[in-house]
Amino acid sequence: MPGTLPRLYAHPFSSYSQKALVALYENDTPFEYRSLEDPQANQELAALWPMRRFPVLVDQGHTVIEASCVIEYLELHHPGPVRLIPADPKAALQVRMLDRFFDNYLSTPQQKVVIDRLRPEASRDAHGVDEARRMLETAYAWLDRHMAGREWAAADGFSLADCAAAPFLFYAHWTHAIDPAFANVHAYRARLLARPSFARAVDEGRPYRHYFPLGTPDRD
Ligand SMILES: N[C@@H](CCC(=O)N[C@@H](CS)C(=O)NCC(=O)O)C(=O)O
Repeated sequence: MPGTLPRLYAHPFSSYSQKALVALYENDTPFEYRSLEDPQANQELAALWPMRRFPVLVDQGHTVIEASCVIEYLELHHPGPVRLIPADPKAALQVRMLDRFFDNYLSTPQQKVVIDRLRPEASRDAHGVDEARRMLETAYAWLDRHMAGREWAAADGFSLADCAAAPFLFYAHWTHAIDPAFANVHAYRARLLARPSFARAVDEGRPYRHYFPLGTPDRD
């Protein structure tokens, strides 16, 4: 509908929600925040998307699922001064590839460890959790080499890939501590935490830290 704001179904403590929020905050994009702390927003989400995974963006008759696609959609329909996907298709491919890295090899194993802890003890999957922790180690090692001499994940400046990296590295370190030897990863995580868009998302998530089932570390 003309004149209505894009509506984001999200939760302030959720990593994928923060990924989309960073993109919105980078460009000061006006939107309506349907926080999933509100049961009514949860009902609306269930009607929009039976998987009930979030974030979900609703805008001008479109329902957009998947945080990466939400950011792609915002770039197309609500562009701002910060381009999160480079106009050059070859540079854009690099950004998208790194975005996949952060989703698949950082967030997926990080979620596995956390979700396993929420299960009843008898139903936990120790082998799967070991595999997830090994994947996180491999991802940290690869990222440490990748980030050598870089400021942001891809060459052209802050991008979609960094929107993903920010919350995923944030929670990955809480879940499976990043070895201090991976200095490039630590420095990158600190740069992301200092970025105002992500610092804002972290602050908005602060009241919900008790939701984290592995215990909240006294930092960040
Ligand atoms: N592939 C989805 C993943 C989204 C996702 O896993 N979101 C979590 C919150 S961080 C969620 O919806 N959790 C609720 C659930 O699993 O039911 C994306 O890229 O947006």
